[in-house]
Amino acid sequence: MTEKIATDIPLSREQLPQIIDKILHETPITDIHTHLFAPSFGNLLLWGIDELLTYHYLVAEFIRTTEMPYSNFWNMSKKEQANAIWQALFIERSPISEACRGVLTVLNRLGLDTTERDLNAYRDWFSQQSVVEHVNRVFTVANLKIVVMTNDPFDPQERDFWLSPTEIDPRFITSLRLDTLILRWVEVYTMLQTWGYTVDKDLTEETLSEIRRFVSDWIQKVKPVYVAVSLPPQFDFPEHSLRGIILEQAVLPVTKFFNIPLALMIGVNRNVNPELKLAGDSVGTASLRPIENLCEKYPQNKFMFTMLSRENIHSACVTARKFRNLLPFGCWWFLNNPSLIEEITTMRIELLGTTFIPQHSDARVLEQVIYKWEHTREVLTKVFLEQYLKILATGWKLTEMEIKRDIFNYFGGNFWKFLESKF
Ligand code: FIX
Ligand code: ZN
Repeated sequence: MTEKIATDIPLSREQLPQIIDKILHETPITDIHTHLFAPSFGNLLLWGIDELLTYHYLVAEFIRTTEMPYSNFWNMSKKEQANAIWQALFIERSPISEACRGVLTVLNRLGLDTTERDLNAYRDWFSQQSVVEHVNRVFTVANLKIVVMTNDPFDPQERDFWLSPTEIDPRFITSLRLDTLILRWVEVYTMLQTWGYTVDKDLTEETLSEIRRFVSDWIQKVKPVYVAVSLPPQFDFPEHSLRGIILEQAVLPVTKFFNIPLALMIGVNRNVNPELKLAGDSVGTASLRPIENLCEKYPQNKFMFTMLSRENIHSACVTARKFRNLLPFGCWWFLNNPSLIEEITTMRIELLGTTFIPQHSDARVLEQVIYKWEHTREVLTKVFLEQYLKILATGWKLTEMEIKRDIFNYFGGNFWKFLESKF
């Protein structure tokens, strides 16, 4: 008989907290949804203290503290906006919101002194970093292996990149975002015409075939790991609407052909306050029935999904139990707060075991991956400990290897396996 190695020996209750924390910190992460870009995309990659402070989460929080006309804020330079946000949210008030604490976690983990409260000193530090080395450092501090970008073929700057691409750092992989195609057809069909697709405003057979050609061309150009769309709470399926027809007849056949998932991000009410620009989107509770209909009607298509409203999380877990071609992911945007991550992850474990993706960062500014993942790990340590202790109480034994396996699956394994699967 072979001798047992340390990681095969059953763990005691007392060992669990430290072992879970260690594994959570040692397991490299695949961050399956971000808005980050590889350095070769130039200034599409946002980083540094002024970008961190002008993150749209903080813009919304800042505006609540002022009476200034919105236009005054938008007319300021980025540096002036960052100064105003720093003054209002970090100096005149305590920075205890999740988004504010995030900035402090980033500064702290990068070795900057938060007791100084010296914005210009932070600026100096960031200005001395070279992008490539800084990316390496951030990946190391956050313990990231891979990040998935959000690649939009309708964004002019991105389009330029893809038309004459340069080498992409292999840690940044792609997803193809089709909100514009699916939700704004009437506004954008003429763009497809100028790009050489024979389309019409009406979704004729020829137009649908040309949209399929457009989606296929971009899949082959960008090589995305999934195609994605965000949808309002009113989204329905089947639905006799432009978006319903494009989704069903022009997107699903192509994602099935390439065997890549369609990621549905449901529950966003865009632009409820247009004055806030990117910070002006809100949330609404949706029905899970459309997703069930999609998964039932298209069992050979793969779907990933995340919901924006807390009220949807329980039914989303139940829906996921019904379909193996459906993979839930992340605590999206307004749900990415420690109290909600705890609630959501506990519920998901109770209903889905280890068959989901607990988190994505949604980072828009490079260094945000540090705080988004650090704050998630803090919560997961507690949640996993509670769940593992419950099974130890039955006499079940757990080894370090087994916990490593589970956390490896949560932090990337489930995603990669789903990408490979074919139903
Ligand atoms: O639609 C999305 O992918 C959203 O995550 C973003 O558009 C949103 O603005 C965001 O940054 C949320 O974290
Ligand atoms: Zn996003």
